[in-house]
Amino acid sequence: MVAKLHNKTITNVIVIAAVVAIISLGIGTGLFAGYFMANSSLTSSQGKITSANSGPFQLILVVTTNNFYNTSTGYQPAFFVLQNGTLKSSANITIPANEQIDVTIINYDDGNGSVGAVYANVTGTLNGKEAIFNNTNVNSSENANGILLNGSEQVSSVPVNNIAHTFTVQNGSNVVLNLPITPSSVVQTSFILHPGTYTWQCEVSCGSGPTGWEGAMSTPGWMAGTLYVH
Ligand SMILES: [Cu+2]
Repeated sequence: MVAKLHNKTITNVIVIAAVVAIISLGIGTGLFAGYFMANSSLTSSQGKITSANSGPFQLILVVTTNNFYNTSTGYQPAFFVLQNGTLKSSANITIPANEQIDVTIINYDDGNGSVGAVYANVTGTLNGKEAIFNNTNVNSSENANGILLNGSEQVSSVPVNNIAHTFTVQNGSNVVLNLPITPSSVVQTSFILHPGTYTWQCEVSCGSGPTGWEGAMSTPGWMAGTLYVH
């Protein structure tokens, strides 16, 4: 009985050792993977964007409305960059040049605004279109097993009176990318840009003042900014 107990103890020790080894390996692998994930999108000292992941660079933008601007203006809408789970300023956005950028714009703004008709067109994307998800406030319905999502719609333009904001990139006075963003929607598409320093601007007069072009519309990190492509 003693020998048997002893064997059982040894077996338990072996099992515990194996579990510890597996957990250590798991943590090690996790840290290793975490290291690469943390470094999958970073700017080196040369300012060159490097990517350890294969596949297109992911640019995720989020538009929210209730951002406190100042006491006289009150609240204004703003673009943010969602990076590694954190919302960051959109004042300076950096993306790699000459490679596919997959852009996703998550728009929480449920209202439309005034914009020139030309900005109702999708321009500068790889397929000349953008996918709009949840292009009505819900675009989903109940089914027997829960929610039924109706997917996205590929469009090359949207009705000019159904635009909340645009993500419009210019090289000098040339528009190289224009993405109209419908209210309460997610817009997704892909594009490639040559190296350069571009400006980005929302073209919907969603800011403050008599023309709607003050406040957010004229402030970097709100409805305008710089796009570094290199
Ligand atoms: Cu806007």
